[in-house]
Amino acid sequence: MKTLIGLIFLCISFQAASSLNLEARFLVDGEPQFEMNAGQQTNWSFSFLNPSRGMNHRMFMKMHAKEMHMIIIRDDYSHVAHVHPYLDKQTGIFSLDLNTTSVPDFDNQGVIDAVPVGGRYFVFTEVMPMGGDTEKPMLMNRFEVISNGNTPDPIIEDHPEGKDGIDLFFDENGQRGASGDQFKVTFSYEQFDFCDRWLPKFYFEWFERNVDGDYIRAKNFERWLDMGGHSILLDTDKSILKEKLFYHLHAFLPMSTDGEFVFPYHDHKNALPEGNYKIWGQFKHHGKIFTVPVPFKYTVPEDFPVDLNKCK
Ligand SMILES: [Cu+2]
Repeated sequence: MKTLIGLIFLCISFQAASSLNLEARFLVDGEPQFEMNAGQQTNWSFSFLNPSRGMNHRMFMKMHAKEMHMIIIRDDYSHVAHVHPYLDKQTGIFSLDLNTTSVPDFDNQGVIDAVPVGGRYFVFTEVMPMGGDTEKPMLMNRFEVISNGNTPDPIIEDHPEGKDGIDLFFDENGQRGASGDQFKVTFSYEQFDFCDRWLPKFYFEWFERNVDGDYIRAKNFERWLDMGGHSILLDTDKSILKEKLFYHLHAFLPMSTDGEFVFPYHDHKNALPEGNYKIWGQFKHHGKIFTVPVPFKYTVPEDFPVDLNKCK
């Protein structure tokens, strides 16, 4: 009898875990719309309705220190904001004011000019509902928002081969600059064979000018959101939101090599296809968040020895 009760319980809890078919809802200033005015303070809210219970899911786990991560990217990739809507545990509603005049908390600096100009914006959200799928605990949603107002022409960027190394320069406030500025960051990637495919690792190497004007490996990075570094990887070839490849990758603080951040690509089921991408690395140095945007081309070597599948 005990076993039978145990079995029934198991079945019920399994079903509860697997039937979390949450419906994401998105409101702009309280309305079910996907439009707003550029640069004007606007509230975005999100909820995840559990249709079988007729109420919002309310319990979410923190991942990287937050219950929700939200990435907003203009469709020409000229602008990114990485912000963290606040969860009201009573209602299960996540909410955040964008385009505010002041920063509500350190981890939401991006709200100030989250949607600065007109155009189409891609929005990606990540949450981890409690009681969800144990294999894929992260629930990712994406939306498109049209921003009305002054709409500059799309910025068209070159995508140099990332393998060769791409240098970017920043001043001490994190503003993009030119050679001779305080910081130099070199982006590159390498590929490693895994079973029958190549998996990339992305590198951001930081250098800081010393008193002699030479760039030497930078030190004194700090953890941000429980990790050494964060990055957003997005393909820039596809224009349809649902087809876009989006990854949120993480790095530890530099260990053996000062200033070197390594972001492994973690999707072992889906190889990263060749194409044009943009990656935004985010780092905390001396109490400031630096965002390093790098458009690059990703190529896959032709010579993978497929018949030597190491995982067979
Ligand atoms: Cu985040």
